[in-house]
Amino acid sequence: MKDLNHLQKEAQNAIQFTKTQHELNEVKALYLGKKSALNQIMATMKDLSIEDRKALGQEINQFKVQIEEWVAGQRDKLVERAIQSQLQAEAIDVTLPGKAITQGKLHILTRTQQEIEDIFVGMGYRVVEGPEVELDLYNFEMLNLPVGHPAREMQDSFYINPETLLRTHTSPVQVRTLLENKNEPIKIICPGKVYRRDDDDATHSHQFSQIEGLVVGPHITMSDLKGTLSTLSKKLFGPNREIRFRPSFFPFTEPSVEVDVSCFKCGGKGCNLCKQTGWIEILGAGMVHPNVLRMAGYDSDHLRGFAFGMGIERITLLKYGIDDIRHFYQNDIRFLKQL
Ligand code: FA5
Repeated sequence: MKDLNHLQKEAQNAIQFTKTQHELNEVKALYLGKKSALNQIMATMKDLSIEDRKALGQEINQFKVQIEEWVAGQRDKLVERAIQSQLQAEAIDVTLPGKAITQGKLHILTRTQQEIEDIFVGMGYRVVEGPEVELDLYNFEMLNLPVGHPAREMQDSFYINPETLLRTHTSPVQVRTLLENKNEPIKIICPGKVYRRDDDDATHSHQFSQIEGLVVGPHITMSDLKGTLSTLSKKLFGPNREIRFRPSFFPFTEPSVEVDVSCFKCGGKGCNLCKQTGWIEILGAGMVHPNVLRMAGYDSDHLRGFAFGMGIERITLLKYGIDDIRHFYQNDIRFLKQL
């Protein structure tokens, strides 16, 4: 049987080499627990004389106190070591350079749309939206384009069923607004996506966006239309811009015009942007056809209106000198960053 001195040295050694709390608990149990050598020594006490028992009892107590002391000391060391290594692992190097957070921005088409909306809201217009999946009735029929009308050919679309299609322009929102307002004056613009069975090229896309305008009231004339679009072009393209009307045809306006703005690159002298004409086409417009007003329940003898429709992509192409409409939809960051 090992004597207490020997055991004490052995325990001291074992305690100081423990690396975890768990190991330390095991070592403590080994020297003070029920199955320890100490217990075997204590079992011999009953055979000793009273003096010897007393002496051994004291030794055993000192042994226990000593072991407990070392265990407590080692526990403090292990706790401290664990804290230190955790601190080291979680250390933050405040001298490291920060990660730059890049800031996104709105797409150029959204920005052009918002700019145009702001100009019209400043002139007292309301912004109204309509559905992209539209009734043939509103997209064509009630815009004076009955079934079989040749002008339908210009705007073939994606049909969901014979009565429902992806709208080909924002003009059906005119019909919806007329029907809602029941012979009352109207002053609205309607931005939104439209769809056509067009082949994609540098200036055409099968999906694009338009902004429609509609003003209806008792004394509305062509000169109101001209003044409105002149204000728009000056705010959008610069204060020296002039506009001109050219005769055109839309079944839902009479008379109909195409509107050109004086070239903002050459000032009207002629350049490659305006194809040497000094003018750039920006939209279609006209006085609302009396049939359109009547079909929506308006008194076309006393109320008149003007309407216009422009392509947001086309205006953005012109304003920023971009050469291909497809750039807008490709999400190429090198393109988007330039704007
Ligand atoms: C119309 O869509 C008429 N609804 C506009 C209108 C409204 C006239 C109210 C009178 C009164 P148009 O098909 O010309 O007209 O289209 C208007 C604009 O949409 C064009 O000037 C052009 O800028 C744009 N656009 C037309 N087709 C495409 C296309 N495939 N891709 C991109 N933009 C297009």
